[in-house]
Amino acid sequence: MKDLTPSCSFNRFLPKWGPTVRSGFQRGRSPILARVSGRDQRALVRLKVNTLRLTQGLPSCVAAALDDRGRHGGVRVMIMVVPEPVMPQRIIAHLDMDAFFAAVEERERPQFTGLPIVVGADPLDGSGRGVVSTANYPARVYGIHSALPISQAWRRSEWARRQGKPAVVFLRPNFAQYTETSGRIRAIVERHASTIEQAGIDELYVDLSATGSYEQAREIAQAIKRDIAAKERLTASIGLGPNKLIAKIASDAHKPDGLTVVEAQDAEAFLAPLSVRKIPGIGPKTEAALRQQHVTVVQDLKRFSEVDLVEHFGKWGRALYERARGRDEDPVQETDEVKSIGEQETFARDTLDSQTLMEHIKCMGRDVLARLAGAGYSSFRTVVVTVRFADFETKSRSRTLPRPTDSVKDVEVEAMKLFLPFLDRRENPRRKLIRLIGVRVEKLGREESRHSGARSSHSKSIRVQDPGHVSSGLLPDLLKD
Ligand code: DCP
Ligand code: MG
Repeated sequence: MKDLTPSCSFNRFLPKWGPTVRSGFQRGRSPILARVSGRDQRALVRLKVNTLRLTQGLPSCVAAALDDRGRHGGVRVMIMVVPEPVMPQRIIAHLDMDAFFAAVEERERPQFTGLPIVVGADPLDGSGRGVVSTANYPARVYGIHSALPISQAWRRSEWARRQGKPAVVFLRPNFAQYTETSGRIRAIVERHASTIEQAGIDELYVDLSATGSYEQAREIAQAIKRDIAAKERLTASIGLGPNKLIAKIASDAHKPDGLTVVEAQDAEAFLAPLSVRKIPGIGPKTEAALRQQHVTVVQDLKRFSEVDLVEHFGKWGRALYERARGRDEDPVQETDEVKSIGEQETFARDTLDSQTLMEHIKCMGRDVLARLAGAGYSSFRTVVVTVRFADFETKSRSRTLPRPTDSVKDVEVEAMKLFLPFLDRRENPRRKLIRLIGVRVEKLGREESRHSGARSSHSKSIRVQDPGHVSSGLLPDLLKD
Protein backbone atom coordinates (compact mmCIF):
# COMPACT_ATOMS: atom_id res chain seq x y z
CA MET A 1 0.00 0.00 0.00
CA LYS A 2 1.46 3.32 -0.85
CA ASP A 3 1.61 6.17 1.59
CA LEU A 4 -1.17 8.68 1.40
CA THR A 5 0.74 11.70 2.49
CA PRO A 6 4.21 10.66 3.39
CA SER A 7 4.88 13.45 5.75
CA CYS A 8 5.48 13.42 9.42
CA SER A 9 7.08 16.12 11.45
CA PHE A 10 6.53 14.61 14.86
CA ASN A 11 8.30 11.36 14.73
CA ARG A 12 8.46 11.42 18.50
CA PHE A 13 4.85 10.15 18.40
CA LEU A 14 5.97 6.95 16.88
CA PRO A 15 7.76 5.30 19.76
CA LYS A 16 4.45 5.42 21.59
CA TRP A 17 3.06 3.09 18.97
CA GLY A 18 5.88 0.75 19.70
CA PRO A 19 6.26 -2.38 17.69
CA THR A 20 3.15 -1.73 15.71
CA VAL A 21 4.93 0.73 13.50
CA ARG A 22 5.64 -1.16 10.36
CA SER A 23 6.67 1.25 7.76
CA GLY A 24 8.77 4.30 7.82
CA PHE A 25 7.79 7.87 8.11
CA GLN A 26 9.16 10.99 6.65
CA ARG A 27 9.96 14.34 8.04
CA GLY A 28 7.91 17.20 6.76
CA ARG A 29 5.04 19.23 8.01
CA SER A 30 1.92 17.98 9.70
CA PRO A 31 -0.44 16.24 9.14
CA ILE A 32 1.28 13.14 10.30
CA LEU A 33 0.90 9.84 8.69
CA ALA A 34 2.34 6.49 9.54
CA ARG A 35 1.33 2.98 8.69
CA VAL A 36 0.85 0.55 11.50
CA SER A 37 -0.33 -3.00 11.71
CA GLY A 38 -3.46 -3.74 13.67
CA ARG A 39 -4.23 -6.67 15.94
CA ASP A 40 -5.77 -8.62 13.08
CA GLN A 41 -2.62 -8.17 11.06
CA ARG A 42 -4.41 -5.91 8.63
CA ALA A 43 -2.67 -2.76 7.70
CA LEU A 44 -4.25 0.30 9.14
CA VAL A 45 -3.45 3.80 8.34
CA ARG A 46 -3.56 6.04 11.29
CA LEU A 47 -3.60 9.59 10.40
CA LYS A 48 -2.79 12.15 12.98
CA VAL A 49 -4.24 15.45 12.06
CA ASN A 50 -3.81 18.43 14.22
CA THR A 51 -7.09 19.80 15.45
CA LEU A 52 -6.59 23.16 13.86
CA ARG A 53 -6.16 21.71 10.46
CA LEU A 54 -9.09 19.40 10.96
CA THR A 55 -11.45 22.30 11.40
CA GLN A 56 -10.47 23.29 7.92
CA GLY A 57 -11.29 19.80 6.68
CA LEU A 58 -9.03 16.89 5.87
CA PRO A 59 -6.09 17.81 3.72
CA SER A 60 -7.21 17.30 0.16
CA CYS A 61 -4.38 14.91 -0.68
CA VAL A 62 -5.59 12.61 2.07
CA ALA A 63 -9.25 12.91 1.21
CA ALA A 64 -8.45 12.19 -2.43
CA ALA A 65 -6.67 8.99 -1.50
CA LEU A 66 -9.68 7.53 0.30
CA ASP A 67 -12.60 5.97 -1.51
CA ASP A 68 -16.16 6.84 -0.57
CA ARG A 69 -16.18 4.07 2.04
CA GLY A 70 -13.10 5.51 3.65
CA ARG A 71 -10.85 2.78 2.30
CA HIS A 72 -7.49 3.01 0.69
CA GLY A 73 -6.16 0.24 -1.54
CA GLY A 74 -8.99 -1.95 -0.29
CA VAL A 75 -7.88 -1.55 3.31
CA ARG A 76 -9.96 0.05 5.99
CA VAL A 77 -8.46 3.29 7.09
CA MET A 78 -8.75 4.59 10.59
CA ILE A 79 -8.37 8.23 11.15
CA MET A 80 -7.23 9.27 14.56
CA VAL A 81 -7.41 12.87 15.51
CA VAL A 82 -4.64 13.77 17.87
CA PRO A 83 -4.16 17.32 19.05
CA GLU A 84 -0.76 18.56 18.10
CA PRO A 85 1.42 18.61 21.19
CA VAL A 86 2.04 22.03 22.59
CA MET A 87 5.68 22.72 21.86
CA PRO A 88 7.38 23.87 25.04
CA GLN A 89 8.28 27.52 24.55
CA ARG A 90 11.94 28.26 24.07
CA ILE A 91 13.44 30.74 26.48
CA ILE A 92 16.98 31.73 25.65
CA ALA A 93 19.26 34.01 27.62
CA HIS A 94 22.24 35.91 26.26
CA LEU A 95 24.73 37.26 28.76
CA ASP A 96 27.31 39.84 27.78
CA MET A 97 29.72 41.45 30.21
CA ASP A 98 29.82 45.25 30.28
CA ALA A 99 32.96 46.92 28.89
CA PHE A 100 34.67 43.67 29.74
CA PHE A 101 38.42 44.28 29.49
CA ALA A 102 38.08 47.79 30.90
CA ALA A 103 35.83 46.62 33.74
CA VAL A 104 38.38 43.97 34.76
CA GLU A 105 41.13 46.61 34.74
CA GLU A 106 39.01 48.98 36.82
CA ARG A 107 38.40 46.22 39.35
CA GLU A 108 42.09 45.42 39.57
CA ARG A 109 43.19 49.05 39.86
CA PRO A 110 40.89 50.88 42.24
CA GLN A 111 42.91 54.07 41.83
CA PHE A 112 41.22 54.47 38.42
CA THR A 113 37.65 53.89 39.61
CA GLY A 114 35.23 56.21 37.85
CA LEU A 115 37.80 57.50 35.37
CA PRO A 116 37.58 57.00 31.61
CA ILE A 117 39.64 53.89 30.76
CA VAL A 118 40.73 52.56 27.40
CA VAL A 119 42.31 49.13 26.99
CA GLY A 120 44.25 48.73 23.78
CA ALA A 121 47.45 49.47 21.97
CA ASP A 122 49.96 51.94 23.36
CA PRO A 123 48.86 55.44 22.22
CA LEU A 124 52.47 56.69 22.22
CA ASP A 125 51.32 60.28 22.70
CA GLY A 126 49.17 60.09 19.61
CA SER A 127 51.50 58.21 17.29
CA GLY A 128 50.55 54.64 18.32
CA ARG A 129 49.48 52.32 15.50
CA GLY A 130 47.05 49.83 17.00
CA VAL A 131 43.42 50.07 17.97
CA VAL A 132 41.18 50.30 21.01
CA SER A 133 40.11 46.89 22.39
CA THR A 134 37.44 48.46 24.51
CA ALA A 135 36.56 51.63 26.34
CA ASN A 136 34.63 51.84 29.60
CA TYR A 137 31.41 53.83 29.66
CA PRO A 138 32.94 57.17 30.81
CA ALA A 139 35.44 56.90 27.91
CA ARG A 140 32.63 56.14 25.48
CA VAL A 141 31.18 59.56 26.35
CA TYR A 142 34.28 60.95 24.59
CA GLY A 143 33.33 59.03 21.46
CA ILE A 144 35.90 56.28 22.03
CA HIS A 145 34.90 52.72 21.16
CA SER A 146 36.29 49.29 20.21
CA ALA A 147 38.33 49.17 16.99
CA LEU A 148 38.91 52.95 16.92
CA PRO A 149 42.55 53.73 16.03
CA ILE A 150 44.36 54.37 19.29
CA SER A 151 45.77 57.62 17.89
CA GLN A 152 42.23 58.97 17.53
CA ALA A 153 41.33 57.80 21.02
CA TRP A 154 44.33 59.77 22.24
CA ARG A 155 43.20 62.90 20.40
CA ARG A 156 39.69 62.59 21.86
CA SER A 157 41.15 62.24 25.32
CA GLU A 158 43.33 65.31 24.79
CA TRP A 159 40.34 67.26 23.57
CA ALA A 160 38.37 66.27 26.69
CA ARG A 161 41.30 67.21 28.92
CA ARG A 162 41.40 70.66 27.39
CA GLN A 163 37.70 71.00 28.27
CA GLY A 164 38.63 70.39 31.90
CA LYS A 165 37.39 66.79 31.90
CA PRO A 166 39.46 63.85 33.17
CA ALA A 167 41.98 62.50 30.67
CA VAL A 168 41.65 58.87 29.60
CA VAL A 169 43.71 56.22 31.40
CA PHE A 170 45.26 54.13 28.61
CA LEU A 171 46.10 50.54 29.60
CA ARG A 172 47.66 47.62 27.76
CA PRO A 173 45.58 44.43 27.87
CA ASN A 174 46.21 41.61 30.27
CA PHE A 175 44.72 38.70 28.33
CA ALA A 176 45.50 36.04 30.90
CA GLN A 177 43.41 37.88 33.45
CA TYR A 178 40.46 38.27 31.06
CA THR A 179 40.55 34.57 30.12
CA GLU A 180 40.61 33.54 33.76
CA THR A 181 37.78 35.90 34.68
CA SER A 182 35.79 34.61 31.71
CA GLY A 183 36.22 31.03 32.97
CA ARG A 184 35.01 31.98 36.45
CA ILE A 185 31.97 33.79 35.04
CA ARG A 186 31.07 30.68 33.11
CA ALA A 187 31.42 28.61 36.28
CA ILE A 188 28.95 30.96 38.01
CA VAL A 189 26.45 30.53 35.18
CA GLU A 190 26.93 26.75 35.30
CA ARG A 191 25.61 26.77 38.85
CA HIS A 192 22.28 28.08 37.55
CA ALA A 193 21.88 26.34 34.20
CA SER A 194 23.24 23.42 32.27
CA THR A 195 22.94 24.17 28.53
CA ILE A 196 25.53 26.84 27.89
CA GLU A 197 27.13 27.99 24.67
CA GLN A 198 30.18 30.17 25.01
CA ALA A 199 29.96 32.70 22.19
CA GLY A 200 32.97 34.88 22.94
CA ILE A 201 35.29 35.78 25.79
CA ASP A 202 32.60 37.80 27.55
CA GLU A 203 29.36 36.37 26.20
CA LEU A 204 27.36 33.19 26.39
CA TYR A 205 23.95 31.82 25.56
CA VAL A 206 21.95 29.79 28.05
CA ASP A 207 18.91 27.68 27.24
CA LEU A 208 16.39 28.36 30.01
CA SER A 209 13.41 26.67 28.32
CA ALA A 210 13.27 24.11 31.12
CA THR A 211 12.25 26.83 33.58
CA GLY A 212 8.88 26.83 31.80
CA SER A 213 8.14 30.53 32.13
CA TYR A 214 9.65 33.93 31.58
CA GLU A 215 9.10 34.80 35.25
CA GLN A 216 11.24 31.86 36.35
CA ALA A 217 13.84 32.59 33.68
CA ARG A 218 13.99 36.22 34.79
CA GLU A 219 14.66 35.12 38.37
CA ILE A 220 17.53 32.94 37.23
CA ALA A 221 18.94 35.80 35.16
CA GLN A 222 18.75 38.09 38.19
CA ALA A 223 20.48 35.49 40.36
CA ILE A 224 23.28 35.12 37.79
CA LYS A 225 23.77 38.88 37.66
CA ARG A 226 23.79 39.07 41.47
CA ASP A 227 26.38 36.29 41.76
CA ILE A 228 28.64 37.86 39.15
CA ALA A 229 28.44 41.22 40.92
CA ALA A 230 29.16 39.65 44.33
CA LYS A 231 31.91 37.23 43.34
CA GLU A 232 33.59 39.08 40.48
CA ARG A 233 32.67 42.69 41.18
CA LEU A 234 31.63 43.06 37.54
CA THR A 235 28.33 43.82 35.85
CA ALA A 236 26.71 41.73 33.13
CA SER A 237 23.79 42.54 30.86
CA ILE A 238 21.32 39.79 30.07
CA GLY A 239 18.64 39.50 27.39
CA LEU A 240 15.85 36.93 27.49
CA GLY A 241 13.94 36.00 24.37
CA PRO A 242 12.40 33.18 22.34
CA ASN A 243 15.64 32.56 20.42
CA LYS A 244 19.32 33.49 20.27
CA LEU A 245 18.77 36.37 17.89
CA ILE A 246 16.28 38.18 20.14
CA ALA A 247 18.20 37.32 23.32
CA LYS A 248 21.41 38.79 21.89
CA ILE A 249 19.82 42.00 20.75
CA ALA A 250 17.94 42.26 24.06
CA SER A 251 21.14 41.91 26.11
CA ASP A 252 22.48 44.98 24.31
CA ALA A 253 19.29 47.02 24.76
CA HIS A 254 19.92 48.31 28.27
CA LYS A 255 23.64 48.22 28.86
CA PRO A 256 25.33 48.44 31.30
CA ASP A 257 23.85 46.19 34.01
CA GLY A 258 20.68 45.58 31.99
CA LEU A 259 18.08 42.84 32.09
CA THR A 260 15.73 42.94 29.12
CA VAL A 261 12.95 40.45 28.52
CA VAL A 262 11.32 40.16 25.10
CA GLU A 263 8.66 37.46 24.89
CA ALA A 264 7.83 35.70 21.63
CA GLN A 265 4.72 37.74 20.89
CA ASP A 266 6.66 41.01 21.25
CA ALA A 267 9.76 39.99 19.30
CA GLU A 268 8.80 41.40 15.93
CA ALA A 269 7.65 44.73 17.35
CA PHE A 270 10.82 44.93 19.47
CA LEU A 271 13.00 44.60 16.37
CA ALA A 272 11.02 46.79 13.98
CA PRO A 273 12.32 50.23 15.03
CA LEU A 274 15.94 49.14 15.56
CA SER A 275 18.75 49.90 13.15
CA VAL A 276 19.47 47.00 10.81
CA ARG A 277 23.01 47.00 12.25
CA LYS A 278 21.57 45.46 15.41
CA ILE A 279 20.94 42.22 13.53
CA PRO A 280 23.96 39.96 14.01
CA GLY A 281 25.48 39.39 10.60
CA ILE A 282 24.74 42.86 9.28
CA GLY A 283 28.00 44.74 9.28
CA PRO A 284 29.06 47.93 7.54
CA LYS A 285 28.93 46.47 4.02
CA THR A 286 25.45 45.00 4.24
CA GLU A 287 24.32 48.14 6.00
CA ALA A 288 25.60 50.30 3.15
CA ALA A 289 23.99 48.03 0.54
CA LEU A 290 20.69 48.24 2.39
CA ARG A 291 20.90 51.99 2.80
CA GLN A 292 21.05 52.27 -0.97
CA GLN A 293 17.64 50.59 -0.98
CA HIS A 294 16.43 53.10 1.66
CA VAL A 295 16.52 50.46 4.36
CA THR A 296 17.80 51.72 7.70
CA VAL A 297 15.63 50.06 10.35
CA VAL A 298 14.43 46.47 10.58
CA GLN A 299 10.88 47.50 9.69
CA ASP A 300 12.12 48.75 6.27
CA LEU A 301 13.74 45.39 5.63
CA LYS A 302 10.37 43.69 5.81
CA ARG A 303 9.34 45.42 2.56
CA PHE A 304 11.40 42.84 0.67
CA SER A 305 10.23 39.36 -0.19
CA GLU A 306 12.42 36.38 0.59
CA VAL A 307 13.06 35.97 -3.14
CA ASP A 308 14.23 39.59 -3.40
CA LEU A 309 16.63 39.18 -0.51
CA VAL A 310 18.03 35.89 -1.79
CA GLU A 311 18.53 37.46 -5.19
CA HIS A 312 20.43 40.30 -3.62
CA PHE A 313 22.40 38.57 -0.88
CA GLY A 314 22.42 34.89 -1.87
CA LYS A 315 21.94 32.35 0.93
CA TRP A 316 22.37 35.03 3.56
CA GLY A 317 19.22 36.72 2.18
CA ARG A 318 17.07 33.89 3.51
CA ALA A 319 18.47 34.26 7.01
CA LEU A 320 17.99 38.00 6.73
CA TYR A 321 14.33 37.53 5.81
CA GLU A 322 13.79 35.33 8.87
CA ARG A 323 15.78 37.54 11.21
CA ALA A 324 13.87 40.67 10.21
CA ARG A 325 10.82 38.85 11.56
CA GLY A 326 12.55 37.88 14.79
CA ARG A 327 12.85 34.24 13.82
CA ASP A 328 15.89 32.10 14.49
CA GLU A 329 15.94 28.35 15.01
CA ASP A 330 19.61 28.05 15.90
CA PRO A 331 19.89 25.87 19.02
CA VAL A 332 22.04 26.70 22.01
CA GLN A 333 24.93 24.35 21.45
CA GLU A 334 26.77 23.28 24.52
CA THR A 335 30.42 24.15 24.27
CA ASP A 336 33.52 24.06 26.35
CA GLU A 337 34.90 27.38 27.33
CA VAL A 338 37.72 27.60 24.86
CA LYS A 339 38.92 25.84 21.76
CA SER A 340 42.05 27.79 21.14
CA ILE A 341 44.35 30.09 23.01
CA GLY A 342 46.50 32.49 21.12
CA GLU A 343 48.29 35.77 21.05
CA GLN A 344 49.03 38.23 18.32
CA GLU A 345 51.41 41.09 18.19
CA THR A 346 51.61 44.08 15.89
CA PHE A 347 55.06 45.56 15.58
CA ALA A 348 55.64 49.25 16.07
CA ARG A 349 57.42 49.17 12.70
CA ASP A 350 56.99 46.56 9.94
CA THR A 351 60.02 44.30 9.94
CA LEU A 352 61.78 41.33 8.38
CA ASP A 353 64.50 41.12 10.96
CA SER A 354 64.74 37.41 11.56
CA GLN A 355 66.28 37.66 15.01
CA THR A 356 63.59 39.98 16.35
CA LEU A 357 60.83 37.93 14.78
CA MET A 358 62.12 34.62 16.10
CA GLU A 359 62.52 36.10 19.56
CA HIS A 360 58.89 37.26 19.47
CA ILE A 361 57.66 33.88 18.28
CA LYS A 362 59.45 32.18 21.16
CA CYS A 363 58.08 34.63 23.72
CA MET A 364 54.56 34.30 22.42
CA GLY A 365 54.80 30.51 22.53
CA ARG A 366 55.78 30.71 26.20
CA ASP A 367 52.98 33.17 27.01
CA VAL A 368 50.42 31.03 25.24
CA LEU A 369 51.42 27.98 27.25
CA ALA A 370 51.25 29.95 30.49
CA ARG A 371 47.70 30.97 29.56
CA LEU A 372 46.84 27.39 28.61
CA ALA A 373 47.53 26.33 32.17
CA GLY A 374 45.74 29.41 33.53
CA ALA A 375 42.61 28.44 31.58
CA GLY A 376 42.64 24.98 33.15
CA TYR A 377 43.99 23.01 30.17
CA SER A 378 46.89 20.66 30.34
CA SER A 379 47.69 19.90 26.72
CA PHE A 380 47.40 20.94 23.08
CA ARG A 381 47.96 19.19 19.79
CA THR A 382 47.87 21.88 17.13
CA VAL A 383 50.09 24.92 16.73
CA VAL A 384 49.04 27.74 14.40
CA VAL A 385 51.20 30.62 13.26
CA THR A 386 49.67 33.69 11.64
CA VAL A 387 51.58 36.28 9.69
CA ARG A 388 50.24 39.59 8.42
CA PHE A 389 52.39 41.40 5.90
CA ALA A 390 52.71 45.17 5.61
CA ASP A 391 50.14 45.13 2.79
CA PHE A 392 47.73 43.33 5.16
CA GLU A 393 47.89 40.03 3.31
CA THR A 394 47.43 37.48 6.10
CA LYS A 395 48.44 33.82 6.12
CA SER A 396 48.08 31.10 8.73
CA ARG A 397 49.97 27.81 8.84
CA SER A 398 49.34 25.01 11.27
CA ARG A 399 50.63 21.63 12.33
CA THR A 400 48.93 18.99 14.42
CA LEU A 401 51.22 16.81 16.48
CA PRO A 402 50.72 13.05 16.65
CA ARG A 403 49.83 13.23 20.33
CA PRO A 404 48.86 15.82 22.96
CA THR A 405 51.68 17.67 24.63
CA ASP A 406 52.16 20.38 27.22
CA SER A 407 55.77 21.13 26.47
CA VAL A 408 56.97 24.68 25.93
CA LYS A 409 59.72 23.28 23.74
CA ASP A 410 57.12 21.73 21.43
CA VAL A 411 55.24 24.95 20.94
CA GLU A 412 58.48 26.88 20.37
CA VAL A 413 59.91 24.39 17.90
CA GLU A 414 56.68 23.93 15.95
CA ALA A 415 55.96 27.65 15.81
CA MET A 416 59.50 28.25 14.61
CA LYS A 417 59.23 25.61 11.88
CA LEU A 418 55.96 27.08 10.72
CA PHE A 419 57.33 30.58 10.75
CA LEU A 420 60.72 30.12 9.03
CA PRO A 421 59.29 29.87 5.48
CA PHE A 422 57.91 33.39 5.91
CA LEU A 423 61.43 34.71 6.07
CA ASP A 424 62.39 33.37 2.67
CA ARG A 425 61.06 32.59 -0.75
CA ARG A 426 58.87 29.66 0.33
CA GLU A 427 56.15 31.82 1.82
CA ASN A 428 57.48 35.29 1.12
CA PRO A 429 58.96 35.45 -2.40
CA ARG A 430 58.69 39.23 -2.59
CA ARG A 431 60.32 39.65 0.80
CA LYS A 432 57.50 41.73 2.14
CA LEU A 433 57.89 43.24 5.58
CA ILE A 434 55.85 41.74 8.40
CA ARG A 435 53.33 43.75 10.33
CA LEU A 436 51.92 41.20 12.77
CA ILE A 437 52.59 37.70 13.97
CA GLY A 438 50.43 35.38 16.02
CA VAL A 439 50.88 32.03 17.74
CA ARG A 440 47.92 29.90 18.75
CA VAL A 441 47.39 26.42 20.15
CA GLU A 442 44.30 24.32 19.43
CA LYS A 443 42.88 20.86 20.16
CA LEU A 444 43.16 21.56 23.83
CA GLY A 445 42.83 18.84 26.41
CA ARG A 446 42.33 18.54 30.11
CA GLU A 447 44.00 15.95 32.28
CA GLU A 448 41.24 13.38 31.86
CA SER A 449 40.96 13.90 28.10
CA ARG A 450 44.51 12.70 27.61
CA HIS A 451 43.29 9.27 28.55
CA SER A 452 39.79 9.35 27.16
CA GLY A 453 40.41 11.07 23.86
CA ALA A 454 39.67 14.59 22.70
CA ARG A 455 36.77 16.21 24.42
CA SER A 456 36.40 19.59 22.85
CA SER A 457 35.35 18.51 19.37
CA HIS A 458 32.37 20.84 19.23
CA SER A 459 33.74 23.61 21.33
CA LYS A 460 33.87 27.24 20.32
CA SER A 461 36.91 29.33 19.88
CA ILE A 462 37.65 32.28 22.05
CA ARG A 463 40.28 34.32 20.46
CA VAL A 464 41.76 37.03 22.51
CA GLN A 465 43.32 39.42 20.10
CA ASP A 466 46.12 41.80 20.33
CA PRO A 467 44.77 45.33 20.06
CA GLY A 468 47.44 46.21 17.55
CA HIS A 469 44.97 45.51 14.78
CA VAL A 470 41.24 45.56 14.22
CA SER A 471 39.97 42.48 15.95
CA SER A 472 37.36 40.39 14.27
CA GLY A 473 37.56 37.08 16.09
CA LEU A 474 35.27 38.26 18.83
CA LEU A 475 32.74 39.80 16.52
CA PRO A 476 31.17 37.25 14.24
CA ASP A 477 29.10 39.96 12.58
CA LEU A 478 32.15 41.87 11.45
CA LEU A 479 33.63 38.67 10.15
CA LYS A 480 30.63 37.96 7.96
CA ASP A 481 30.53 41.35 6.51
N1 DCP B 1 37.21 43.33 21.96
C1 DCP B 1 38.35 43.55 21.18
N2 DCP B 1 38.23 44.13 19.94
C2 DCP B 1 37.01 44.48 19.46
C3 DCP B 1 35.86 44.24 20.23
C4 DCP B 1 35.99 43.68 21.49
O1 DCP B 1 39.46 43.24 21.62
N3 DCP B 1 36.91 45.05 18.25
C5 DCP B 1 37.36 42.75 23.31
C6 DCP B 1 37.35 43.82 24.36
C7 DCP B 1 36.00 43.74 24.99
C8 DCP B 1 35.65 42.28 24.82
O2 DCP B 1 36.28 41.87 23.61
O3 DCP B 1 36.02 44.13 26.36
C9 DCP B 1 34.16 42.02 24.73
O4 DCP B 1 33.61 42.65 23.60
P1 DCP B 1 32.21 43.39 23.61
O5 DCP B 1 31.84 43.67 22.21
O6 DCP B 1 31.25 42.62 24.46
O7 DCP B 1 32.52 44.80 24.29
P2 DCP B 1 32.59 45.21 25.80
O8 DCP B 1 32.29 44.08 26.71
O9 DCP B 1 33.90 45.88 26.03
O10 DCP B 1 31.47 46.32 25.91
P3 DCP B 1 29.89 46.14 26.01
O11 DCP B 1 29.52 46.68 27.35
O12 DCP B 1 29.35 46.99 24.90
O13 DCP B 1 29.60 44.69 25.84
MG1 MG C 1 30.62 42.89 26.43
